[in-house]
Amino acid sequence: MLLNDLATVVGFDHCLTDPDLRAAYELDWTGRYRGLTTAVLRPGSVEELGSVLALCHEAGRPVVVQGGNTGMVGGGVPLAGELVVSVARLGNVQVVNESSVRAGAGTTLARLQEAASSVGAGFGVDTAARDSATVGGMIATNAGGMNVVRFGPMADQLLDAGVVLADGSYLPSLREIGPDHPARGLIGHLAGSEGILAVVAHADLVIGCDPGLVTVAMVEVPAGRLQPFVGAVEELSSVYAIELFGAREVELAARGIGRTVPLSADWLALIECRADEDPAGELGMVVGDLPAIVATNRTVGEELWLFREALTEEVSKLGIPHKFDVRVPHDALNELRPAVEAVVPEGRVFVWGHAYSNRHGHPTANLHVNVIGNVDDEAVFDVIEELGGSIAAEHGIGTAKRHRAAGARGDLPKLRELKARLDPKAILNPNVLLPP
Ligand code: 2HG
Repeated sequence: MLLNDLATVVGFDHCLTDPDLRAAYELDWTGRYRGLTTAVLRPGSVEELGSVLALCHEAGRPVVVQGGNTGMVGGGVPLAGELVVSVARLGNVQVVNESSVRAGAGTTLARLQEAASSVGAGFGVDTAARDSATVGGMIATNAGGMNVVRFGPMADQLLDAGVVLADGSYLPSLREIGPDHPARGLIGHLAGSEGILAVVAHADLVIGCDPGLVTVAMVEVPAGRLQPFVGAVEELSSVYAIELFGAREVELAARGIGRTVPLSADWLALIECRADEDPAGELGMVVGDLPAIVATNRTVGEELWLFREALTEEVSKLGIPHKFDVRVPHDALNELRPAVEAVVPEGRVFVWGHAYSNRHGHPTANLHVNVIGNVDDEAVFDVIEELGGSIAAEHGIGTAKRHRAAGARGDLPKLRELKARLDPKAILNPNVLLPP
């Protein structure tokens, strides 16, 4: 009965019940999390999304909301038999003006970037998954991406959002609701709320003009010089990206993309600077005597980026990785790899990620620790916490880490309060983020 009503709303072609058609929505990108659902619903408009949720709410039927299915913490797949609501068809993007766009939740990052570039602008969050990752999912996890040092995460790009609440009601603007509305305060907690509070239908996002002159450099950084080096790069007014990885990662990428290893050291830093006046000079001052490849043109710069962007794909070719998306303070950077290796004697450890200062101004790094092989995840989580870090950064808590969410998120009481107010029947992503 419910399924029939849902299919009538979205159209029978967009209510997928055939196991072969559902399969891609039931398995996450990493291949680690496989769920099972009765149906995948693909609403084609905000109204349809509202009607789908209203019916599920009425029936008390839990749903998992899915965008591009690029999540890595089991947050977007139906691990407890939920219905899947895919927002992939809500992919309209409209340039409002030179400083903002309105993007449907299902808009891919690549499509958003294309729209921004049509007015000579760029978008502040970029990831290698740009062809699949969607605006709704990026807001849900508060993705940071490779330019986080410059622009901050998704929360910093979010001007406003239109959402559908659990009961199906549509709020076209979270900025324009009154102080007595149950969704008051939601806008401040939407980014990073992993779809448990409301379903993003569309978002107004900041875009902006990037300066024209670009320098990209890959630099060999000995462990003993890493902290001051990264600190000095962060100080540059032109800095756009500081990506860190090591000899093992660059070898993996080089093999995958068919290139020779360009540089090799404890740490390699891939840095991008942009300015109206050539930033090569100020970057050169910081690089000093460290061995480096400095791109003198766009093609060389893109070549250098290939080594970084290939890592997720290449590591997955070695097996299904255990993924630890963590945040550690700068002074723990050098300890991280050996400390993880010590607790995964049978695992191969790969580390890469973004250096930046967090919102309190503390120098930090969001590192993606990928381990292939036999791993006790809890032991790795313990190591991260002992180093003063957090076990979750830009990928979210999902189901994978919800039992340890209290150690990673200070805002759980607020999220619980909002959840109780906005989704009293707990139908929206009931098995992610909040500890059981
Ligand atoms: C990245 O920054 C992505 O490369 C993916 O967040 C990280 O594959 C990963 O673990």
